[in-house]
Amino acid sequence: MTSFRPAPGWLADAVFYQIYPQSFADSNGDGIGDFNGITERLDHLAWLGVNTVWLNPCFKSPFRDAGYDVSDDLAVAPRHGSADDLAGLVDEAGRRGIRVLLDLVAGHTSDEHPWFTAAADDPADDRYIWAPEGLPEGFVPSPGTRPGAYLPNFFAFQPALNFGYAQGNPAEPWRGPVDAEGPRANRAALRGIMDHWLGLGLSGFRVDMAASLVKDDPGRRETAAVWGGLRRWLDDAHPDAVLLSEWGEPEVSVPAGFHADFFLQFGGDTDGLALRSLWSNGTGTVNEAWAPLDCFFDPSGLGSPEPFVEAWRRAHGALGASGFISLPTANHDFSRLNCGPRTAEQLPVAFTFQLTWPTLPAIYYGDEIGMRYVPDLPDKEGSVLGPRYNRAGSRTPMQWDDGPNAGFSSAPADRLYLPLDPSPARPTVAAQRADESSLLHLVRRLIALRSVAPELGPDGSVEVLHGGYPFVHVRGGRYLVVLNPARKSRSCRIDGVGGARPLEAAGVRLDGSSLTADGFAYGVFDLDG
Ligand code: TEU
Ligand code: CA
Repeated sequence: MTSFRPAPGWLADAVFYQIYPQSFADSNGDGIGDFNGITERLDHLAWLGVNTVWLNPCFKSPFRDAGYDVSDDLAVAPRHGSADDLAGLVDEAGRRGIRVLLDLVAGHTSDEHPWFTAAADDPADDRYIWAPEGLPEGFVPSPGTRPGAYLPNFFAFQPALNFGYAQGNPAEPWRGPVDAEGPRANRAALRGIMDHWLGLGLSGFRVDMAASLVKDDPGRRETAAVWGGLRRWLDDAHPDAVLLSEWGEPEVSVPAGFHADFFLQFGGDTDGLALRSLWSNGTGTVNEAWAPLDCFFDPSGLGSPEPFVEAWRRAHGALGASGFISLPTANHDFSRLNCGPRTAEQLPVAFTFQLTWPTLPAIYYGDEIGMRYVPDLPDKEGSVLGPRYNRAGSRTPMQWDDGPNAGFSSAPADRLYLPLDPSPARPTVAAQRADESSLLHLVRRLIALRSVAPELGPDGSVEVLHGGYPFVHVRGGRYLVVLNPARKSRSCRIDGVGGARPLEAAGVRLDGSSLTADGFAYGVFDLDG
């Protein structure tokens, strides 16, 4: 296997912050978040200490899947502003030491993309996957003069771009090889799209459904080959840029060519169990196929850190220095941390874990103040994926202050992209900025701690001293981390921690070799005093 250029140095220090552009800040009062709104709020991000922003898709789109249905990959959506506004955002972010990543929707387009409307009238076109006749299972009837049907990648209106099939099947004559003209054109198009945005100062991409490119691809070997080729191109053309995959299996995606991958609510041989076993308490976004589980960050204390730690160990061991694993608090497809019966008092311990475990942390906008997942919202731009799977609850407007519309927008409340969390007690940035005991301040201090204690970053060693509740580990032989996500107090014996100096702690007592953690207690201690 050809090796790749090492990841740019800045990535190891990245603290990601995911912005759902519709819902972060609205500068012009139309109720929809926009680039200028984000620019106006960059000081919040700089103050918080995050240094790498990922924007969900902000390209021209009919928005039937909230922008994951792209109709022009080189044009920004008018709802978010102009190309100049995006350039201004990138420039102002850069002045504050913040990089900006876009979302690359690599595997499909909107059915309104000109590539697709052309293909729907041209039987010779092979940019998409087209069955020449009939309606094979999973296909969608042709909307154009061309007979037959096309293969969608997600929703029916998101036709899969053709990157070929890894293997033929005489019963499925539409299967083409990975080196056919269409797949080559699509690979070239991806390079062109990346080149365009990177040339404008963007720092890389989160790649949507990165595992989806080549069809019927056991072990994703041919899909990996596509990404390997793109990474080699990127290494030469844009060596400071990064690719983060929405794949959910770092030991496969990083060797394929990604600089980092996320633990996700799906992916890998346990279908996302690693992430869900930490956070998912069975409320919020729930896929019917997921077996109920007791998550580790549940007050019952019935969960276990093991599924996560196991999956992390396997991935971390496989990656070595070749790339990184990112641990998100949530994302635009998955419940926020503050969901269902989970209460605000349970969030500090979760953030202490996220910001001290050897990964690249990714904070989903609003989680830093403990915004709640809002249940039972009507479908919005494709948010509903299943009877219990509504993504809108994680996409509500950022709660800046207690003014009208929480400072998100000056539009009438019924014109907002999504309604605000209706709770009168909803947390706000302004209130938490004024209160040093708030979650927001804790998150800020924990991020700051990572820059003075590089041992807490993704590369430092980790040694688990006590599994379960309390969960106790040491980073870099020096920083002791104590976590008790359970409601009840928990104790254990650990030699030689009596003199450890608290850097950030609440509810943890160290006495000789006895360690006691109150319910929801957390602490980071310096063992060197
Ligand atoms: O998501 C792909 C995806 O597989 C998830 O939506 C998954 O099905 C869900 O989280 C259940 O676990 C990506 C984007 O993140 C999502 O917003 C898009 O809708 C989708 O691709 C299509 O582009
Ligand atoms: Ca707006």
